[in-house]
Amino acid sequence: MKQEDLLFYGEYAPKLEEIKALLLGEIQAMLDSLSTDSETALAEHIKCRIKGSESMKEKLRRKGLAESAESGLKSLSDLVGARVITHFVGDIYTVLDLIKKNPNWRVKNVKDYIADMKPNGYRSLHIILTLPFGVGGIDSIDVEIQLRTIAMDCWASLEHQLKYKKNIKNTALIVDELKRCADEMASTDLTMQTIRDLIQRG
Ligand code: 0O2
Repeated sequence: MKQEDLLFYGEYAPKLEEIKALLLGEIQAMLDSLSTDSETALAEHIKCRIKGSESMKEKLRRKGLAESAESGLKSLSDLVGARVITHFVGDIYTVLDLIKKNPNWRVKNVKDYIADMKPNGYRSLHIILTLPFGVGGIDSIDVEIQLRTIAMDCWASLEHQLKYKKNIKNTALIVDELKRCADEMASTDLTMQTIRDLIQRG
């Protein structure tokens, strides 16, 4: 954790690090239960993070909440988050099934931004889990797992990068172009899925 994040999270930092490690370990074990072979692995890669303090403060501010670690722990569900990047769209729903069947986890909410993409073209499947870990006077913590294909992740990273560039002119054109890229990548995802299905059928 960066120094500024350590200062922000204070006494909660070690517990959050512990939860992050447990979440990553459980996801890895769950995926390995289906395949440890890189040829057939469901995930291209997995990332786990504790939300940076700047991003936390911005979100708390936006929601009209106190800008403190306690307030984040009580009100936000993505202090600890994981991203599972799959090769194919179908793999996302296989991972979702695995998560729903995991006896150690309680699924609180699922947002399917693939079936129902955001207006800007953002696609991913978000799952909120409630984990039975006591932190800061509360007896459970919500964490978020985002499931995306490589193509969805590529678009989201580039769009995230561009959003923070200053003095962007032709905003409407840029929004349209980003949406067009998202749709093209989604179309490629579907074609790749079809090619895989054809190969698997033999
Ligand atoms: P970071 O840096 O990923 O932590 P919110 O809309 O944020 O008030 P909620 O319910 O958490 O509340 O929203 P949502 O949309 O279900 O999930 C928010 C997270 O999804 C974001 O986290 C991003 O990771 C991702 N996300 C959602 N929409 C977009 C988008 O249009 N573009 C990109 N690149 N990512 C998106 P944070 O907190 O914004 O940031």
